[in-house]
Amino acid sequence: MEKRWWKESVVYQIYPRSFCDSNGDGIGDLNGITEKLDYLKELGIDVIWLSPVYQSPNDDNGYDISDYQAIMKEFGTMEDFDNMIAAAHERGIKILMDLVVNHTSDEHKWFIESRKSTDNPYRDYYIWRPAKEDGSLPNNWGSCFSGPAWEYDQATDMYYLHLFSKKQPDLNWDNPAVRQDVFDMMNWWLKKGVDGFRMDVISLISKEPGLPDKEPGINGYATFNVSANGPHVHEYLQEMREKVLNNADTMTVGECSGVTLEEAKKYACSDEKELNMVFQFEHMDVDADEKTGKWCTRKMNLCDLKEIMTRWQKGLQDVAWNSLYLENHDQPRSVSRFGNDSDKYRELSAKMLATCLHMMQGTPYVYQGEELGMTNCPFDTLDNIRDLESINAYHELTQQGKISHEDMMAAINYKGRDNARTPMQWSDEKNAGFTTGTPWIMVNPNYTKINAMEQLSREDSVFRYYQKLIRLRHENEIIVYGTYDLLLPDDPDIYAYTRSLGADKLLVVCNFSENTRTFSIPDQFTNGSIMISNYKDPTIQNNMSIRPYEAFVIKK
Ligand code: TEU
Ligand code: CA
Repeated sequence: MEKRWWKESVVYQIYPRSFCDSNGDGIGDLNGITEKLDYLKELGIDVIWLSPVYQSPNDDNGYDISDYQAIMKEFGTMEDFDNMIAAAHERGIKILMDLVVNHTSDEHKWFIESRKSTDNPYRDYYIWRPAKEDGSLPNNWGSCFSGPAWEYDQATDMYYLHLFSKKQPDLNWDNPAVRQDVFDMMNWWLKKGVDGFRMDVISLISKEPGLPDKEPGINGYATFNVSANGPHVHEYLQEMREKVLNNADTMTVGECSGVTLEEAKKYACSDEKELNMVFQFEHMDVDADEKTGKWCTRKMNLCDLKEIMTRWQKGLQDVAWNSLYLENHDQPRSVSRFGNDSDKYRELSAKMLATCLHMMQGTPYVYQGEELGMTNCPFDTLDNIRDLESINAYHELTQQGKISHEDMMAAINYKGRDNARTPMQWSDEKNAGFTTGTPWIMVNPNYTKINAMEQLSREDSVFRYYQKLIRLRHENEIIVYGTYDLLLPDDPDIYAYTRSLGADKLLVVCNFSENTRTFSIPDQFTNGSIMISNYKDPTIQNNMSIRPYEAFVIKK
């Protein structure tokens, strides 16, 4: 397998709005990030993925961009950006920009022009369609954020497509001028010194010709990702590779809603003609409900998770490259979802989840606060929710009688995206040390117990455990490049697997439950040594008793 720096790196995702506020306006900003680079250096990460910092009216917190070459005023200036990137590079930390080019904001100058008339030079930058003959919408596609994916525009008596909010019109990638403008913009950022891109819903850029109706989902519309992996997506990414990505030593990860293993082999193929890796979503759907989709409080079945992760580990081995994640800004906190966030088990289970993920093959991503074992937040009422996805889904599904108020609030508290977006918990000072002002979203009340300052002062903290996992990956090639093999596929509590590279071997054992279980250590590991563990000094023996949420790694 070819060695690459981006295979050996650990990435840290920053959601700037919620990371650190340097000027007391309640909103995180670029200077706040610069202030915390030493913290990230101490954690040991190699790369930062910066969620969008471009100019935006913030309908979807920066994922609706009105100018790709300007910084969002609330986050600072272009000078602040240049300072931040220079300070990161001084510390050997690379920066990935979030590239959101499936759509723009409706306040982007391209769209302002496009909607003016059918013969405007920017008309074909977006996807316009008239109503069907019977006056109904152009097709039955739905928006990811509720309702139809079409918005009527009076000026030209037509509809435009928006797979996300109506303030996020989809670009028409079949238009070569759109592609060229996007590529020019990307080259401009590369010239500024950014090290690569995380590409927002890049699997959706090529729409199926004819935009046919699809199978409707729970709210009556076809889900936003029905048209994923369209006919020209690989062609467009290969063009991007030639015209942009090969101009520097870049790292790229495509957020690929609706990606299958077979498609991922093309996007992230080792021939490096498209992207380096993709974010797949199968393990994020592991606890979804057949009827209500993500909006439920169901717990996953561990065997399902093992099946999914193993299929991706084995499936991409030698032909492509995996990304590894349990959290991002769109997902609830992993310790509340897949672990146990009670006082008794929160730290143990957060470390267990980290062990399970960080010992796999692929590039690991840590989402801000995950390294502290930050938990979901008790929002309780809709007033505390800021995310348009949760708010819209609440109104749509309760009004349609598809789900009760109580069940929907429970689902939002459990799965809503705002769980990841509460301020980073730096200390036990007011507002968790995030801001001296009024935070734009509530602070999780548990910051007095769970915060970075406390964890930095304690050797057995979740932070210190992450630090060790990252260091081990940097020091042991087997963790990066070793082959993965699953043990005990049908065990409901234990996730165990091996990694092998040449004569070296690792055994990873993780208990996802509160049950104490007996596990028989394969012979070749009984004389091995413990590389890392979340309980103090487990004794390796043939029939080992595995305690609640216990995790350890044995090196042969
Ligand atoms: O997300 C798109 C996506 O496919 C999902 O993660 C989706 O947001 C999620 O399932 C809803 O719960 C990307 C960004 O990560 C997200 O923050 C943006 O809102 C969205 O694109 C639009 O740009
Ligand atoms: Ca600020």
